[in-house]
Amino acid sequence: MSKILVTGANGQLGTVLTKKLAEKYGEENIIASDLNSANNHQFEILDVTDFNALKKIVLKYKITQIYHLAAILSANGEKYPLNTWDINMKTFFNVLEVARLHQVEKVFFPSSIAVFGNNIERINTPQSPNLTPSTVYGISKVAGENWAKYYFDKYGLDVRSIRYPGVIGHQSLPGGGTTDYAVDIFHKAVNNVNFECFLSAETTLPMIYMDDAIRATIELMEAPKNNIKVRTSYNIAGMSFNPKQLTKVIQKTYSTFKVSYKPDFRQQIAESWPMSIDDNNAKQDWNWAPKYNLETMAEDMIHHLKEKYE
Ligand code: AKB
Repeated sequence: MSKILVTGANGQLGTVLTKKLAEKYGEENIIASDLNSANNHQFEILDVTDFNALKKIVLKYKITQIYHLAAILSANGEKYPLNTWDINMKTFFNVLEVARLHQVEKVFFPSSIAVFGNNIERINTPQSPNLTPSTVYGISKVAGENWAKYYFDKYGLDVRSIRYPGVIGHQSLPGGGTTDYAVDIFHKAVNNVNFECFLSAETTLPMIYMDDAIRATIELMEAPKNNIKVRTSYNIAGMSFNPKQLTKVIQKTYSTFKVSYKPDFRQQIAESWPMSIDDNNAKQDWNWAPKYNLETMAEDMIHHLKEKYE
């Protein structure tokens, strides 16, 4: 049986992924970790920049898989560029090295649509264009993807990766990203509070519903090794929309809900990212297919947030 360590387990994705992994593989086989505060699972406080602390936990639990989610996202990364580079790279190197030296079989590395930058086709962005990211976060993800491939080619370490679009979920809040508005807007709508959007009305970005993002992650990690042909990171698509389209869908339930627009520095980041994604490689190699579109995602979000706030 696999023993799985999740880093960044208290984050937006980590919260939901840890729960799903525990349901699937058994609570006793999952170790959640983060910088502080325990969650409901077996938990270790862990700063992944500390190689020895990571090694201690890997040895203590005889870890066989690491889902390395701890990272600083795009918008926060622009506020603290050098710190972001240090943290995002150091943590990943530590994970790769501990995995290589201590018989960890598989590593999951979350990449992002932030790897793309200006000079790409923004509609149906292909798997392998020139990667010239516009953010430190994006640069760290491109570097991470290449290191993942290096460790696979050189040491046979089975590192697998997805380029996540913006992730939308009711279970947890994002922090410090450019796509965060698409979660915040729902919380405001359900609480009858008007919303000020930091992106302009027409800014189209690729997004994915949390359930699809989690399913994609586990499907990729469970796919037969020979099927994994992309050893940097896979494009995956869920849906694409802009704030105006999302507002319209929310207004089907909350007709008086109002959104105003005040683009800030995140607008420029969003404009360097794709509007939609070509995910044919993921479809071919491990049968990726999203289940949620804009309408079904919004319906589910509103349903769950209404329950939460009642
Ligand atoms: C962000 O906005 O920084 C993240 C991402 C797309 O990687 N949600």
